[in-house]
Amino acid sequence: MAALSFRLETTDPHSAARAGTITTDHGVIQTPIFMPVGTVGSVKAVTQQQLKHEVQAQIILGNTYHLYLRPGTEVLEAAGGLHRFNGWDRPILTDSGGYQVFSLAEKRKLTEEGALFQSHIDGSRHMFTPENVMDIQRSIGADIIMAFDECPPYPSEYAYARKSMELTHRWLDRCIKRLSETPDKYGYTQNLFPIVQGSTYKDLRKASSEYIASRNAAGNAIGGLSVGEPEEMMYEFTALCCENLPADKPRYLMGVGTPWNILEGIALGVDMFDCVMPTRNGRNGMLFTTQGVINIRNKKWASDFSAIDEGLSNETSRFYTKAYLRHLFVANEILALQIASMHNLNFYLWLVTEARKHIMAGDFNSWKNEMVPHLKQRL
Ligand code: PRF
Repeated sequence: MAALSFRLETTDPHSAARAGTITTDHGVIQTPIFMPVGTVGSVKAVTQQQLKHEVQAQIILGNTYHLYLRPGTEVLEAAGGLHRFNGWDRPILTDSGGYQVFSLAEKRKLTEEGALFQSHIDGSRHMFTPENVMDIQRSIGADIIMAFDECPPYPSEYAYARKSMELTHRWLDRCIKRLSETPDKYGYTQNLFPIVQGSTYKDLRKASSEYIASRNAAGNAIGGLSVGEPEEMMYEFTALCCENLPADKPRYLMGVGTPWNILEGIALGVDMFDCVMPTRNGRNGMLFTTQGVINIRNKKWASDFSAIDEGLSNETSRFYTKAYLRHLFVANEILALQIASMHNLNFYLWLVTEARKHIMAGDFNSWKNEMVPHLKQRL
C-alpha cells in the first residue's frame, strides 16, 4: 500500500484556487473537498449509506478525543479499525484530540509532556501526549492522522502565542518520531498532517508555516483560525499560511466554515475543509441553500410547498418541501434532524464540486465573487 499522494490538476489564473486529486489506500478524493464531521464515528443523523450514495462524501472525520473515551481503542482494534466498525470504506481523517480537550474536557492542564484532562462523560482522568495520540489514531485506523497541537484562544498575547507555537512544533517532532517507530496498523498507509499555529501574528504564522513545510509531510493543515477572530483576519492569515506552505501538497483549513468562508478559502489555495456547521446548524433549523440561508422554523415557510432546494440534484433536497420540513421541526420530529442534516451536507458537497468545476473551467474567481453575496442572503 502507498503513501497518500496529491496531483495538482488545474490552478485558477485569477486566484490561488486549485483543483487536484488526493489518492489514499481507501480511494481517491477530488479537491477542493468538504469533509463531513463524524465525531464519534457517526455523522450525526445521517447513515453511512446516505453519506456515500446521496451526499457523495469522499472522506469523513472522526475525533480522537471522543473515540478514545468511547468505545475506546480496545473495541476499535477488535473490530479491525473504524472503517470496519462503522462500515465507511472511504478515507477517514481523525483530529488529534488537543483541540477537543480544550473545548470539551473538564479540568485540563497543559505541560511539556502533553495534556492532562478529565473526561466530559464520566470525569475520569486521562493524559494525551504526542506519542499516545499517534498510537490512538493508528488504532482508530485513520488514513490521515493529525499531529498533536495546541490551538491558542483568540485573542492571545504575543508571548503566549509564540510559546504555544514552539510547543506545537516540538510536539510535531515527537509525533513524527513515534509514527516512524510504529507500523501501519491495518495494512494501509496512515499519513501524518502537521498543523500550522501562531495565532494572529504574521511573523509567527510565517515561521510556523515554514517549519511545518520543512517536515515534508504528505499534506499540511492550518489550525488556530476561525476561533473568534474577524472574518477578514481569518482570510488574511489563511493566505499567509498558504503562501508559505508547499504548492504540491494538499492544504487543510481546520474547522472552517460557512459556505462563503469555504469559497474564500478555496480562492486562497485551501484544498480541504471540515466543519460541524452543516449538521449542527441543520439540527437547529438553519438551512444553507443555493438561493441563500433559511431558518426553516420561521412561520413564513408554513405553506411553502416548494422543494427544500430545487438547485440541487440530490433526492432529499428535492423530494421534501419547506412546509413539510418546517412542520417536522415544529412538531419536534426526529426526521426533521435527518432531513435538515442531509440537505445541508448535500449543499456543502455540491458547493465544493461546483467550485472544482469552475476551477477546471478557468472562471472560478468571478463565479466565487458572484456566489458569496448570493449564498449569504437571508431568505
Ligand atoms: N487544531 C486541531 N483541530 C482543530 C483546530 C486546531 O487549531 C481548529 C481551529 N479552527 C479546529 N479543529 N487539532
